[in-house]
Amino acid sequence: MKAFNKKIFIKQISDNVKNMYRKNLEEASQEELFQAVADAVKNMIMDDWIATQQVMEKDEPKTVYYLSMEFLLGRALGNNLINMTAYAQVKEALEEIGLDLNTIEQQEPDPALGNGGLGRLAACFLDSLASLGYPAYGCGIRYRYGMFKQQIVEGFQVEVPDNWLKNGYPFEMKRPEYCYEVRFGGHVRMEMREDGNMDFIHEDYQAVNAVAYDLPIVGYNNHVVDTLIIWDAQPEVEFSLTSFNEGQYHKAVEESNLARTLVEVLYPNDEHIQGKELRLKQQYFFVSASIQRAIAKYKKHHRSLKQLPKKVVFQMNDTHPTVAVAELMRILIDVEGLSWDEAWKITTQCVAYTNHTIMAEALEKWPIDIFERILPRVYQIVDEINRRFVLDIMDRYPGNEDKIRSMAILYDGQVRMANLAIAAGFSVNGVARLHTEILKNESLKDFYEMFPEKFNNKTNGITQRRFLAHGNPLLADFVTKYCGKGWETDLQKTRKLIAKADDPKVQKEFMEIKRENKKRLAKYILEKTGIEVNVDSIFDVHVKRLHEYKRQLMNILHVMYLYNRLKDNPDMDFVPRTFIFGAKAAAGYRNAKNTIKLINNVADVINHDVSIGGKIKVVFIEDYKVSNAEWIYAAADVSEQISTASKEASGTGNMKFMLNGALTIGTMDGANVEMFEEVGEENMFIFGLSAQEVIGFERNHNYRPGDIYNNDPDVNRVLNQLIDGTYSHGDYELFRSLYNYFLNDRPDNPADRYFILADFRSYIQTQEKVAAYYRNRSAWAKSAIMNVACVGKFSSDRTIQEYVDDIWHLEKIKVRTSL
Ligand code: 26V
Repeated sequence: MKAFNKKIFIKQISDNVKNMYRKNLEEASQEELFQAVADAVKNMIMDDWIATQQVMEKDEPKTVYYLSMEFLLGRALGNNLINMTAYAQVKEALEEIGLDLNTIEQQEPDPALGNGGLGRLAACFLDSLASLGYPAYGCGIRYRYGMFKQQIVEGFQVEVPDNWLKNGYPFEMKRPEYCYEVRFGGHVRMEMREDGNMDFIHEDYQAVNAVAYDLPIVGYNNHVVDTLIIWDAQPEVEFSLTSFNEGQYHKAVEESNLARTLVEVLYPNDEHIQGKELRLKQQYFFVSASIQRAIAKYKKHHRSLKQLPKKVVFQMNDTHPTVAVAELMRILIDVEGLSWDEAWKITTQCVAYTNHTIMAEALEKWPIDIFERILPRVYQIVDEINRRFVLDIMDRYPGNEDKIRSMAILYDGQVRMANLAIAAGFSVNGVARLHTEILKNESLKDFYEMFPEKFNNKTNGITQRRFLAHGNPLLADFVTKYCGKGWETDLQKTRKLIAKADDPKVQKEFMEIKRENKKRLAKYILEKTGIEVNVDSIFDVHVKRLHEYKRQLMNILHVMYLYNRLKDNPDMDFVPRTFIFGAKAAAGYRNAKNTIKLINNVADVINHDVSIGGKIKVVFIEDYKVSNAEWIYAAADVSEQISTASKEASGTGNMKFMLNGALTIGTMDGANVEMFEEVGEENMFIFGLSAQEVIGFERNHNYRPGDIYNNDPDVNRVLNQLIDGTYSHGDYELFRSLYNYFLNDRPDNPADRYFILADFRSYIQTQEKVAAYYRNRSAWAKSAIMNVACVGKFSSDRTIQEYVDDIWHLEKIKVRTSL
């Protein structure tokens, strides 16, 4: 960015308002002002963006293509200003013309092109790649409708479409010159060439064009601007009513329908997406376009494809883009004319795979008939990869059918995408140490035995630019005051706080900041829900996607238990607590939606019971998303990270709370294990079964939740309250399915499969410790400060540097601006 010139900036905003809306500043709405400001900011980014792309063009550094179906970006305006280190100046300039940057920021829709953790991780990674100065492209899909907006109506979740492009998105740039054809369906005809080799000719297919939209990813204070490419689909032939014969007409209609539906909507994380044809089409669509783009760029400098692995690496974010393996093979063989062996050698040096879950339901499998029908040529290639891979397995394990059953790519009528990714990828990584160990020793054991050298761990991280500098400016200033500048690019710098954590003055200062942030959230809660909360109560926060393994149900049962205790002993000594929830449930996920309803009904009963004097409040924040998350983390005292041990691959919300000085109550799961290691047992509350214990129960089928229900009166009472009308205006059926979850034992769906009752007693006891600890203001403040001090490891800058060192092997680029 050129040196910020306030006068020019202000002039540009009024010019923008004039040219875009034929209005002057006083007449413009906040939304129009947002567009005008965003455009001016885009203008400030532009020189660096051009300069970065020129350096990449000239020096041709090795580049990572981060292939991801999801990028959960959150708002861009504020974050771009932070990374340009222009936030304060722009805020001040706007104040001069009577505008409030905060209000303007609130106008921006969250581009919610992701479900949760996986998509947000991809967004943090791009921020870190640019901030560390690495050449990178994010590659994704320009969904018309991202994550739905959540409304709570009478306690139930209602999904509302999120038309985020409605007013135009100011930071995107259409790049019509990057347009690639992607083909679906049809047949493959084989033809003998003169040299005796086969040609594979794809016929009768439907084609759509993938058109690139670029979004700038601004690095922190380094002039580097990387690019996120989101692909839009357009029909190849513009549809015209007159100029077709009958056959062409139908093809044109079909192709324009395909183009329209292809990028229409982001699929949710739930079991019902298995086998959805359109999802496979989406995957192939953006993967094919991205690989074509990468190869076209490479070919500007090279004649032979042999050096491709020196210039390009594709990181596959989960199994969703793993069709990339076969698509790269197809292009190398069919388009570039390489032999199978040459193509395989290149492909296997270019693709790497990240696994984000051990949940069996989430591992993608495609019925072979669907896969073959939609991608006939790609399927042939998968088939050949599989044939050769099975030979390798038989070679290594003669006569061992079990190994083939577990590792073959094609099995039981299905294409197993994880197996394809592992067979072809040169790197397979998990996202936290425990997760990677479980992959190696349990779920991907056979692969690990066959390819130990491929497996590695990359513990997740988060960007401190968004989740501290932008989301919590008060704490950011506090950190700068005691640690100096520089934590924005080196989060280890917060360690200096360790020496201050005992200082009563510093503690007081920290607690005042926390209180201010609690006030900001309390105001938001009041506006959105009408519920008044006590900012001196413990803010105990559980925000993340709603899933049974994340155990929001355990949390609300504990609230019900506490309420029972208060009702039984109205005079008991009780530290006031506000339980805050935020979570979206996949639209078709019944138990998840019922849990939302339960939380809201419990909230309704408890919040209206004057007899408990407001000692407990329960709040469900509607439409939890990146933008309100920033405020929620900042205001949290307690962070709930209570997944069933072994199930949460890493978690990243856990790290955001830690960064904002909340104390975690959690299980030894995912990255919690490593947080515990960093922050120490005095500063974190751990409870519950270990991953090994959970895995043991699962293996031996010897967990009996019914016994706990029968023998523990507190458990018995809260579970019965699900079916006695306490929280359902006398309706015994409303929460019966949640009750049944605990007690109905079926072979395919065992009772309490997420071990809530097993952990319930230790959860209660640990929550008692939390309450007692909160009474000791000084101890609490010290622990909170220690969390900020010890969070350094969990910067996504550290994670990205590890990907670079161990997997991608990139060099930093240097960008000098024209000024
Ligand atoms: C997918 C599905 C689909 C079927 C039913 C249930 C279910 C549950 C979870 C998922 C998640 C798919 C992948 C994912 O989002 N994983 C998340 O990735 C984060 C970034 O690595 C990580 O922090 C979270 O622990 C992990 O759940």
